[in-house]
Amino acid sequence: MQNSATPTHCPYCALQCGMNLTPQQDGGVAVVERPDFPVNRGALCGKGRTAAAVLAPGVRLTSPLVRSGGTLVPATWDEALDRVAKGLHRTRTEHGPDACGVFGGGGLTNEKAYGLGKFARIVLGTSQIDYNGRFCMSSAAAAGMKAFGLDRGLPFPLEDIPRTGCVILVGSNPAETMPPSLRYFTELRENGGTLIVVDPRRTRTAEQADLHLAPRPGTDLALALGLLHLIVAEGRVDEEYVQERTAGWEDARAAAMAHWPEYVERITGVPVPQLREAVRMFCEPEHAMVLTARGPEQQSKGTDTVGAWINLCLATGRAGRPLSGYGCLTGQGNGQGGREHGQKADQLPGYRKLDDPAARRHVAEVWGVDPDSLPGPGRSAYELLDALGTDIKSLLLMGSNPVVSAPRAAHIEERIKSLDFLAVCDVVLSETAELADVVLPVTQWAEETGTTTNLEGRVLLRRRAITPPEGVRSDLEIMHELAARLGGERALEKGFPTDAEEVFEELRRASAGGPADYSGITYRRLAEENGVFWPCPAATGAADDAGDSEDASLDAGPDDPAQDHDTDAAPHPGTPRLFLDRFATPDGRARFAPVSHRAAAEEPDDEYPVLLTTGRVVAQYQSGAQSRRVDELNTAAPGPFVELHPRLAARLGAADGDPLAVISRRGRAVAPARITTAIRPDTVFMPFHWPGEGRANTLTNPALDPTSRMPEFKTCAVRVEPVQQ
Ligand SMILES: Nc1nc2c(c(=O)[nH]1)N[C@H]1C(S)=C(S)[C@@H](COP(=O)(O)OP(=O)(O)OC[C@H]3O[C@@H](n4cnc5c(=O)[nH]c(N)nc54)[C@H](O)[C@@H]3O)O[C@H]1N2
Ligand SMILES: Nc1nc2c(c(=O)[nH]1)N[C@H]1C(S)=C(S)[C@@H](COP(=O)(O)OP(=O)(O)OC[C@H]3O[C@@H](n4cnc5c(=O)[nH]c(N)nc54)[C@H](O)[C@@H]3O)O[C@H]1N2
Ligand code: SF4
Ligand SMILES: [Mo]
Repeated sequence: MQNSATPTHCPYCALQCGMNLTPQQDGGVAVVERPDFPVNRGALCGKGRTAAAVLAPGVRLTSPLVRSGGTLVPATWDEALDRVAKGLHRTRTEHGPDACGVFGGGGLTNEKAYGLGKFARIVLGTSQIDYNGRFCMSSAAAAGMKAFGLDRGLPFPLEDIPRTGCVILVGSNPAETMPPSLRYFTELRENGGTLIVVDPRRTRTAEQADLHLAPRPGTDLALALGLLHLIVAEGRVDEEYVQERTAGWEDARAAAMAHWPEYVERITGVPVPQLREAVRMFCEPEHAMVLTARGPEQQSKGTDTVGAWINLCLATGRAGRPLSGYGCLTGQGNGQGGREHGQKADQLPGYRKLDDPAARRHVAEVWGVDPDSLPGPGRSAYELLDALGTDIKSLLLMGSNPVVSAPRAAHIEERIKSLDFLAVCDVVLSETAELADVVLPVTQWAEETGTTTNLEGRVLLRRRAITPPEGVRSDLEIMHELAARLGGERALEKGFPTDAEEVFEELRRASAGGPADYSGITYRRLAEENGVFWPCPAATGAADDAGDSEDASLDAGPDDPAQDHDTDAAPHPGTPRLFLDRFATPDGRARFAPVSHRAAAEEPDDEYPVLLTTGRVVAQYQSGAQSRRVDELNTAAPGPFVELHPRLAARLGAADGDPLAVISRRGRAVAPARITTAIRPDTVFMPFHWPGEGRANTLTNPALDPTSRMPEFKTCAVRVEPVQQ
């Protein structure tokens, strides 16, 4: 245990707020302010402030559990690991490698995400791996790739926001989902800039806005097209920029011209004068930004929708220029890094493509395997979960709680129950872990070292501050032990080290030359520089050095950062701002998306006349597995609710607090009414943080976006009924 404060980062969301951990008498830690970290300058939300509560024994798991006679009972690590190895081995022998599934999470560190992808492909030999990030920002990632040739959530640091002229925040509620980031928007307005919020609800964020547009859920694509129509009609296109830096304008323009403002008003419910006002506010200043989050992205047309919002930036010359651009506010703690290093179905480390022969050769060489032995792309998250118990017989789950968070969750719960074998690595007994054959309890953020990449693309070092309790092991140790059991010495020769820095050194080499190039980043730099933005290639002449660096780092423990690989060349400074000279496409031009409006997968009808949308509240995190175990957070947000407008409530004869049944084609959920004029009368909202009767995902529609395979969490048709008490 160290005596002084350890600087590190919050275990929860993608803002990755800096915090200091100070050791306490009882062996625990206290979370204290860390004002030197620039992103949050000491500010923390309630989740970050109380994060240490989940470290306590009694709250978290401290022994492996195995199923015996129908119940989970404590077991030794050897027993538990042997059971997992046996379960996976049997499936592989009887049904082939693709019958073993692996499901990861965007909360896992870069090292864990990298290790998990490698484990799936070279130890299990399966193509069937994906992760919960598919449910998160995958539509924005797909649209960013198409438009810019590269996907990094924000192409600029948050510190640029206060200096731009106008920000349109689309389906993003940072007042609840990233409270310390709100100050960037406050400062924007103090500096004379304006904030436009697009959200079917008047959220705490929308309350701060100069203009709030409240479209019907699922209609952001039409809204963006209508705005582009007006931009063209009012002669606000930056023709020179379009000419010099983009491609595909004519098709995008033609599509937008078919979306008349009055037609768009009919689809979205946003009045034409508000559309005009938004265009004026966005176009008048010299610089402007569009930022999206889950609202427009979690739709069965999320990729096209984000593409339409990017079109606004391209038509007005607001991308790849200082203080202007499009960005996606990534969600999970390592939402950015978690999508770069290979736990995604179609991906190899460094944001390489699994079906690209050159990428396969590069990574296979780092891994010491034959490129032809690497499986091809697998299924997306929902499709993978939907296949459990059919052709996928066993699942290894690390860092997700799909029983609560997957769409059409009752069905997914059944699929999980029908598995031959389920192993879950978690810090707590989540609702999914409760169904497992083996539960492996893991170390937590304050107990282990590792890196995350925040929503700005800033790679950060989380440091170990305390000794974990007896009985838990890190995810990296679990992969090491399973590799040894399933692949023997041969697998271990391919490297499944238990030390995070050793894994990072390998990740550097695997990512070298890829789009998300980390090869110039070392733990020592991260410790000294408050994070480094990727891409950060090794300094010229140092690439080989990174390649040879393994030996140097082998004996460097987490408290003994590896020596930098000194060369004569100056280290690459990292890349806080992308695309200023050119976009990452082959010809350097950004691509317009030729998109047109289309309906949601499920529109209201006589039987299901109301729209349901879902999202978050400030005091709970995701499936709630961690935050529902913190008293202070439960007091603030004790349970699910159905937010609805007084007009809809009156029609139902419901008073505030009355239990309401919300019924969709997937199932029925019950939660108390919360009546507010802050929501559209045709829409109800439920947060998704709770299991059981009030589980929002019992209702949601797993209709997938054709490109990103993102499910439509943000809109489905429901019927709402009072429940007789
Ligand atoms: N407190 C808290 N903070 C979190 C998390 C958490 O669970 N709890 N999770 C983290 C993660 S992983 C993520 S991804 C982020 C998510 O961060 P956000 O995207 O900010 O969160 P959401 O509440 O899912 O959705 C944002 C808003 O979209 C609106 N919305 C719903 N439907 C539509 C629509 O059709 N169009 C538009 N324009 N808006 C719509 C909702 O009303 C909501 O206010 O938060 C991160 N931070
Ligand atoms: N209806 C609806 N559903 C949604 C959304 C929505 O807006 N509406 N949002 C979607 C989005 S954006 C997301 S990101 C998903 C998130 O949903 P989930 O994937 O369920 O996310 P978490 O609840 O964070 O689950 C993480 C699990 O991993 C555990 N864990 C934390 N850290 C570690 C670690 O280091 N190692 C291991 N092994 N385990 C760890 C936690 O205790 C927890 O049980 O939900 C999606 N579901
Ligand atoms: S905003 Fe996110 S990173 Fe910051 S303290 Fe809250 S949960 Fe943690
Ligand atoms: Mo997310």
